[in-house]
Amino acid sequence: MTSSPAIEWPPPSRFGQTRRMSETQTPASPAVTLTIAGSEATGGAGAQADLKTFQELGVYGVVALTCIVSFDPKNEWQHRFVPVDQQVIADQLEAIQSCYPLRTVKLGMLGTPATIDTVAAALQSQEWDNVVLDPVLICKGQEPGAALDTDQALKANILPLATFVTPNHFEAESLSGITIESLEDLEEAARIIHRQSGAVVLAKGGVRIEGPDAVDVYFDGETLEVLSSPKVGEVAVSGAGCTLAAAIAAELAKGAAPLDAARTAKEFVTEGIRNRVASNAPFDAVWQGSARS
Ligand code: PXL
Repeated sequence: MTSSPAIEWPPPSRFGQTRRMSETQTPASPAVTLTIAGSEATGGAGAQADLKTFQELGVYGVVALTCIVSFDPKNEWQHRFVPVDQQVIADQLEAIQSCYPLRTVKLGMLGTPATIDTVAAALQSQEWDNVVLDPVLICKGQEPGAALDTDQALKANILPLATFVTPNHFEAESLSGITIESLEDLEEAARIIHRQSGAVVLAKGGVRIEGPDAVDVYFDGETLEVLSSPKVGEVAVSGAGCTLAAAIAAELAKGAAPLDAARTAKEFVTEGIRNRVASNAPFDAVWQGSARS
């Protein structure tokens, strides 16, 4: 009996040598940027928002799906959440990580402690320049209670791997353990989260801090900067957080410094909110394409 030959991976090129990215990439090749995120079927948030953002900002987007969210219009647009099977998540990551020399990953909704373990293992299997964590605990309209076990697992297993983290108001309270009512509170939360994680922090006040401006606090351990733009209405828009973190990841993948990446991302998302896509759900969606025109 003959045994079948071992499969060579990556496959050999036509010229008989193992193909390496450095031989096939041209200087104009876009940086390949991975998002590990959930699908949000209406396209406002999640992997869909990430990929649109990557495309607009000139990086090559790839996605490993962690879950599928379908809002329920018959039940006040509540989230119907289905996690992807753990082996399927691991398989997607294996395919992607074997295919490309990745340096930048954005993490969106992971959704369950089991998924957090699977993703943490994949992250630890290689080195990264940029691990941008949008610590999604709940989505608009969801009950905070459901998120507690995911919150614990995220703090323990993913936050230490992040190089850049973008908590919103709720997530910043949850990660820092303090109540955030003012800009000063948001600054304190950013400092605490940096101390916990070592990551660059962009803590988002969004529409939750009173005043005419949507304020976010950037803190990298040395520089503290308040990024501020006029609020566009008082109602939060679906996908703003995903788009912001994806834009930061895209800019970092292209070589931007963290503060510049945060500034560009804030402008990009503000423009997308200004030109939002109206929907029948209680929240509109960011239009990533609006920065083009
Ligand atoms: O906006 C947060 C978010 C992220 N990812 C997915 C979502 C949501 C909110 O709906 O469904 C998949």
